[in-house]
Order: sequence, then structure tokens, then C-alpha cells
Amino acid sequence: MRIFGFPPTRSDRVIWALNELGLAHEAITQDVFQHPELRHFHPLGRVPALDVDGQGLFESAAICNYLADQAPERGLIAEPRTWERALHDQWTFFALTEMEAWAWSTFRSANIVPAAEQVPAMYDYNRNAYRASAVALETALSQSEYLVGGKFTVADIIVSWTCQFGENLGYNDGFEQIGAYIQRLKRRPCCTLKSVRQAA
Ligand SMILES: N[C@@H](CCC(=O)N[C@@H](CS)C(=O)NCC(=O)O)C(=O)O
Repeated sequence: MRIFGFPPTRSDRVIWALNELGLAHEAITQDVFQHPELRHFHPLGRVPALDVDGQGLFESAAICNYLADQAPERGLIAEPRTWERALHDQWTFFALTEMEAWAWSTFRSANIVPAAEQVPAMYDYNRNAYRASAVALETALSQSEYLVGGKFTVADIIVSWTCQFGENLGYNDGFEQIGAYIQRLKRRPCCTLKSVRQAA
């Protein structure tokens, strides 16, 4: 397996999962966006992208799920067709669509696109939408230290990256459980959250 990606990007989710799982891999980290093979494995030429024997897999959460399913003995993801797997899907989709999308909208406008394409008028709207969703996560984390089955799983890798991204934008003010969750996960030796990028 080859992983195309580098910190601080969503490839950090995949690197964290690979290291938790102890799966052998080659990491392509240098000049990745110029790599002649990247678009073969990711149609938009983004990272992360996974090369599995010549087949491409993209989307960081999909890659993490695939990897965790390759090593079921590590217990990093609930078994397919179980209620816990449904909860895994619930929290990962929730974080990506109801929290990360808003944060990414602001980050991309403020830090990536040309000035003419920036939409500062959306920033408060995005922050409010993220925070309205984060209330649900805050409540769940007040009942359990981890999101699925009361133990660390790949759902925590995916969701905590979103939380750290929001943290760097100042979106988590007042969410004590989310803050404690991030700190708890940072104590794991394989954790890559410290590299989640800051807004300019
Ligand atoms: N939803 C995708 C997002 C992928 C993505 O946008 N990656 C960024 C880095 S975090 C990237 O490659 N940006 C380069 C670009 O947009 O050209 C995922 O989670 O993998």
C-alpha cells in the first residue's frame, strides 16, 4: 500500500490509523501534488489518496474505514452489520457533513482561494452552523469518553480531526467535553492531531 499525503492535511487521519493498526505502508510525502501518479489514485488530485495494488481509494474517512476493516483483530472499527457500526457511520458522517464542511468553507475561503473568490460574509454563518452541530457531540462526549462502544476506535480519529480543525478556528469555545476529548486523544502515541493546520 502507498499513501499519498503529508501533514498538516487530512492525510494525518490515515497515517494515524495506519500506525494504530500497525499496517505496513509506503508514505509519499514529497511534492505530492506534482506526483505524476496522484490523479490516477485521486480524480481531483487531492490528498489523502491510497494506492492498494494499483487501485485508488480517496476520501480520508473511507480510507480509514477500509484500513481498519483489514485488521479486524485490532478492534479499531465495529464489525459490519452491527449496531455499533451504524453508530460509527452516524458519528463520522455527522462530523464530516454537519461540522467539518462549515469549518472547511471558512478555512478554504480565508486561506486557500484567491482574494476575489473569498466570501467573508459566510464566516459567522459557518461558525454558527458548526457550533449548533457541535452541541450534539458535546452531549455525547459527556456520556462516554469515546464515540462508539466506550473505547477508542477509528471514529475517534475521524471525528477528533474535525474537532481539532474547529478548535484552530476558535469554533469550540465553551465546549469543555470536546476540548477534553481532543486532549485525551493527543495522549495516544500515534496521534497526529497536533499537526492539524491553523487558520492564517
Ligand atoms: N473530503 C476529503 C478532502 C480532501 C482535501 O480537500 N484535501 C486537501 C488537503 S486537507 C487537498 O488535497 N487540497 C488540495 C487541493 O484542494 O487542491 C477527504 O477527507 O479526504
